[in-house]
Amino acid sequence: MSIDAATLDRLRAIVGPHGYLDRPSDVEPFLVDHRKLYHGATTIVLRPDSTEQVAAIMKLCNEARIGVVPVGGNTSYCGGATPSGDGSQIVLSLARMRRIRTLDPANYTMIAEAGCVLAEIQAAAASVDRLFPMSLGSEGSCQLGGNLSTNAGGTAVLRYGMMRDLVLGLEVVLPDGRVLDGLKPLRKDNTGYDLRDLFIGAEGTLGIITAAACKLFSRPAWALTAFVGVPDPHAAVTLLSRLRAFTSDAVTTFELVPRVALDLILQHIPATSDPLDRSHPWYVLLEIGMGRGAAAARESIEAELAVALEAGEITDAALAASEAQREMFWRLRETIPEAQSREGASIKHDISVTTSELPRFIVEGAALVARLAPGARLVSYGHLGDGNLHFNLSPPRGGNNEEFARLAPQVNRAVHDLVARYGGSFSAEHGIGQLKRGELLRYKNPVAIELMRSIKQAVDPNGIMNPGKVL
Ligand code: 2HG
Ligand code: ZN
Repeated sequence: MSIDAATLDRLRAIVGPHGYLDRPSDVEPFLVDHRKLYHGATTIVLRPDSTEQVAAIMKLCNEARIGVVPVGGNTSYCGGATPSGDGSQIVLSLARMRRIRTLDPANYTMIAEAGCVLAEIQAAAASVDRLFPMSLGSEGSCQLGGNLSTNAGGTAVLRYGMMRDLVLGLEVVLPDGRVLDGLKPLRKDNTGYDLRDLFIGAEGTLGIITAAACKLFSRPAWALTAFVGVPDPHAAVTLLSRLRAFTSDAVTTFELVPRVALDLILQHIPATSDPLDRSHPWYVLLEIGMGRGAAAARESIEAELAVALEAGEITDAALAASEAQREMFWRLRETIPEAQSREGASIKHDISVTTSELPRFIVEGAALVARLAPGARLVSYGHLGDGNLHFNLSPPRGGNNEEFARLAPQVNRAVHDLVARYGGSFSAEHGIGQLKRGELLRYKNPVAIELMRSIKQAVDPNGIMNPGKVL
């Protein structure tokens, strides 16, 4: 079911000679997802460079009933940007729409286009002494549009929120080509339904986000970064409350790392070393950022960490004494996915429960997976401050990868059922894509599913927006 030649010519004419890729070798990278779970097909990748071009593409695709798969940096964990295998869909890359349209430090806002790489957005904010706080492992390649469409999380959610919390307005091209211009960088605009929130986290199933008015923050003048040993997740949660209260919520990052993850990093990632003398069962990477006016706070936070040590919440601590050491601590957290993939197959979960229940969940979940996948190594790590863990498994040492990978469906089911009993989420920050559509139907409130279907039908009656994803 490929797209006819005349329609392809019209699409090429809209974007001009530099606006598309159609040689198989150029198209190939768009056909595989980041985790290599899906292989799709398409005849053309369109690369428009303006909202008007996106609008013209959508109008034509809507009339011709052609499915459109928007793609940013192609770092989805759920196959959210991979086309179907039958060649019937086009891929629409936003990569050429990468202008910063306005930067307004006094209003603490920036309007940027969807194809801006996240690191470019961060740098643009820094150029006017402001902070765009979204921070995640793929920030050097993921794009603003993808961050918004998947409502990205990352390692600063604890203090600044998810992507949804970081934008004020959007420009969206609707499936029929109309442009919803909602780019006002206003903090207050109580004028009816919040349409913006419909498109955030919709994974391109309702329209194409082409630009966003982003919130900026003040840059911390200094940060205290520590890699601390903790006896167990319960102690980590107590420590988090202590530090949040002590700093009045200046804790930016609070990431849980089990010893097994550190072992995998030391084994697979070059230029890494254990920051602490002894081995500890669990670690926390924490960062607290403060302003110029709070220069003296550093010493008092260090003293509070000493109190936590005495209270047994911490068993040892290393404080970063230089930028190089800080980067090393971060490396020990950010390379966990890479270290895990070098170790072989992984069975992944991206779950959340309340932070208060997380320690109990870890104990119960660990017992569950030990029964279902004997010998497998539980690498459960991540955003403890958000109640969000990557409750992942690596194969038993020296075990067979394929045999292990075959256990994934039953392990996923059992873990997600357990999460549901905790009132948690089976997809805390990675979205649905094509990977978790079955889970969505199983666990999401049925009334919510009905409403989602009605909205999809109202906004995209011909079903051309990222078909086969989410619903
Ligand atoms: C992280 O927090 C990412 O490092 C990746 O969300 C999680 O690979 C994973 O399972
Ligand atoms: Zn994560």
